[in-house]
Amino acid sequence: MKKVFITILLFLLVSVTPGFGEDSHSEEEPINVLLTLDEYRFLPEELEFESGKLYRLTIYNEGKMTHELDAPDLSAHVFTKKIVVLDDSGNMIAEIKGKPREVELAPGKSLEWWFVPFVGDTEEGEMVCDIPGHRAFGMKGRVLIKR
Ligand SMILES: [Cu+2]
Repeated sequence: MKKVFITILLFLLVSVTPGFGEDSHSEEEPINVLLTLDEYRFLPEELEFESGKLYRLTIYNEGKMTHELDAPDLSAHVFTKKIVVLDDSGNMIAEIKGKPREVELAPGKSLEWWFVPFVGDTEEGEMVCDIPGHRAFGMKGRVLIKR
């Protein structure tokens, strides 16, 4: 009986203590950023993030073709909490954990990339769509991560 009580008490402690457990970040409200992909551009053309904050970057392909977000400096300088693939109503289809290198999205589709940037110093890099021809048509932009 005493063991059960202690177990329950420990469980309660862990579940109410911030910073405990894997999902501790989920209570934190993310900063929402929308990136739209289209023929042949990123909107906005520049993304800016701040180290240590939780972001929900929604990537939406508004175009009629498949597009990519290839932003190696962003991938390298964030801790990815999860990637949520959404259906047309905004419901979750899949949740992916781990580091993405590039994201390719079918027309009309969207996903959420949840991450926390971490940089020692301000980092600046580019984002491009690596589908042949798209970058040359102007599908590129900048990513800035501030300390
Ligand atoms: Cu493209």
